[in-house]
Amino acid sequence: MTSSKGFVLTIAALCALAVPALGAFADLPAGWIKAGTHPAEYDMGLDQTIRREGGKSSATVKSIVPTTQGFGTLMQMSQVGEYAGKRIRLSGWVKSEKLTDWAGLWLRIDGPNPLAPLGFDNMGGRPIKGTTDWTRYEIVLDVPAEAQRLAFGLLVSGGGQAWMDDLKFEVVPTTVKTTGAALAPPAPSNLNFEK
Ligand SMILES: [Ca+2]
Repeated sequence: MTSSKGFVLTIAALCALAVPALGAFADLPAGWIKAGTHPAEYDMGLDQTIRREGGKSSATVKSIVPTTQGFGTLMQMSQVGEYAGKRIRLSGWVKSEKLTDWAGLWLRIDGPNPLAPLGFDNMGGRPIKGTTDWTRYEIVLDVPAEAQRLAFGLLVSGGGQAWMDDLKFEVVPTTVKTTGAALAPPAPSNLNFEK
């Protein structure tokens, strides 16, 4: 029994060693998942070589194919918890290298209907382009009382690589302007197209 268990462990150890040798990031950050329209076309994981001061690693999303028609994202979903009924700010630091399209932090507020999110901003209106040093970005959205989950992460559309680090959620006063659209306005509006 002991020797066969030892054999299995050795094989597992060799497999683990083989991953970095292929140039892949070995580990996804704990609590984070790969997603997007083309997640297989991106390598994602912890990066110990590029990180912000005071930490040991950042998380990265890197295109690994010559061209991609979609995007990959490293994301997380959480309960709404203390943020229900509040205006919140997601801030975080992003660095990019040779983006051929764009990258952005994103935040989505999910309600009872999975097809009808209650709020969304992916920085599509203020995209991160090309090569940039560590820069702090913000997303501010209202979390309605009926919200059930927060989904958020870093997306890379097209080629190139981006890193994120030191994300933070805070409750902010309603004097802070929201950055995204409220996806379900309180009532039909502008039906005569005069504005
Ligand atoms: Ca870090």
